[in-house]
Formats: sequence, structure tokens, C-alpha cells
Amino acid sequence: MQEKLVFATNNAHKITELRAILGKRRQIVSLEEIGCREEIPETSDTIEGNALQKARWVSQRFHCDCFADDTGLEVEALGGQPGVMSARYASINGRGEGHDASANSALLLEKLDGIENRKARFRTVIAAIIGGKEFLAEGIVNGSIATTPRGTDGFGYDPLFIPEGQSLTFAEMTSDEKNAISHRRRASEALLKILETNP
Ligand code: ITT
Repeated sequence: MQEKLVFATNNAHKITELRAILGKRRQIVSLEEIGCREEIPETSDTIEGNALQKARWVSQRFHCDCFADDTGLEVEALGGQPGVMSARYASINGRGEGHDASANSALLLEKLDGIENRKARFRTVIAAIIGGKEFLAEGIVNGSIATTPRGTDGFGYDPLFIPEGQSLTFAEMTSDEKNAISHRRRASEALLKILETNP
């Protein structure tokens, strides 16, 4: 399994994580490396839909095998929000512009203020287009939302997310510790299994 795959993401943290997770099993090529500098549209109302939209957008323009990752933080007491809106949670609620991780986390903490049920999960869906065929793989990690942000590693909501059975947030763990148990790890392994059985 050494074929190169283009990762349709504008998020450099995701590329770093995927390269660490896949190691020598697959070579990951960034959008920059294929000369793609545009923002990829993400207009679906589901995580699956956005993952497919991003992968199809790159596949159609660059005619290469590729995959995309769409991830949402689903909080039980908020009916699964921010979910598919995780990247723009604050801005769609009138708090600033675009993707602002600290504004997103501040809003989440505010919404959970006084709420005892802190259960949440990260859900990643990877959509891959290989040889013109589409594949979907999912990875979930259950956990809970901390009462204050903790830790400086990772990105996005990592300072707030404590995986089940752990005491540290993802942002307090080393990257290897996060990558060993994360939603992205699980989705990546599921994708590799699918690709192995669909040569
Ligand atoms: P691309 O769409 O270009 O891949 P993105 O950062 O917009 O990059 P998503 O839409 O999948 O990616 O991300 C939704 C939000 O969830 C966004 O705010 C991320 O920072 C956050 N997020 C995704 N994966 C995460 C992880 O492993 N840990 C913490 N937050 C994460």
C-alpha cells in the first residue's frame, strides 16, 4: 500500500496527523503540492455530505486519487451541536468571522454553563475517491467537555475534549497519544481496511 493520495484539506494540522497515523502505509500529498490554493466549498448539512463534496471537488479538478476528512464535535446536551457546524460555530451565532477556534470553544463553554451532562463525541467521516470509486469511512471517539480549556497541543476543540477513560484533554496529550485513540485514527484505519478489500 504505497500509492500516493491527495488529502483535500486546508487544515495543516490534519495533514500532520494523517502523515503520523499512516506512516509508510500511504504517502499523503497536500493540496499545496498539487498547486491547489483555493478554498474548497463545504455547503452540505451533513458531515458525510461535506466530506464527499470536498473529495469530489478535488477529484474533478485534478483527476487524482484523493480523500477528504470532515469532522464534527457532537455534544449530547446540545442535541448533537455544533456537529456539522463545528468550524463556524461562533460565526453562525454572530460571534466574529470565519473559523475561530477560541471563539468556538468559548461559545461551547457558555452553552454548557450549568449543564451537568458534558458527554460529547468527535466524529470524523473520510470520503475517498480511488480510481473513480467513492468510499466512506467513519471514526468516533466518545468523551466529555472540560469546564475550562486545558493544554496547548493539538488544534480546534482539543483543549476542551477529554476522551472516555482519560483524565487529560487531547491538547494536554502528546500528538502520539492523541493519534493512538482519536476519531481521525479510527476513520483512517477504517479507510485502509476498505481499500485493502477493494483493490
Ligand atoms: P478542512 O475542511 O479544510 O479539512 P476544517 O478545519 O474546516 O478543514 P472541519 O470542517 O472538518 O475541518 O472541522 C470542523 C471543526 O472541528 C474545525 O473547527 C476544526 O478545528 C475542528 N476539528 C476537526 N478535527 C479536530 C480535532 O481532531 N480536534 C479538535 N478539533 C477538531
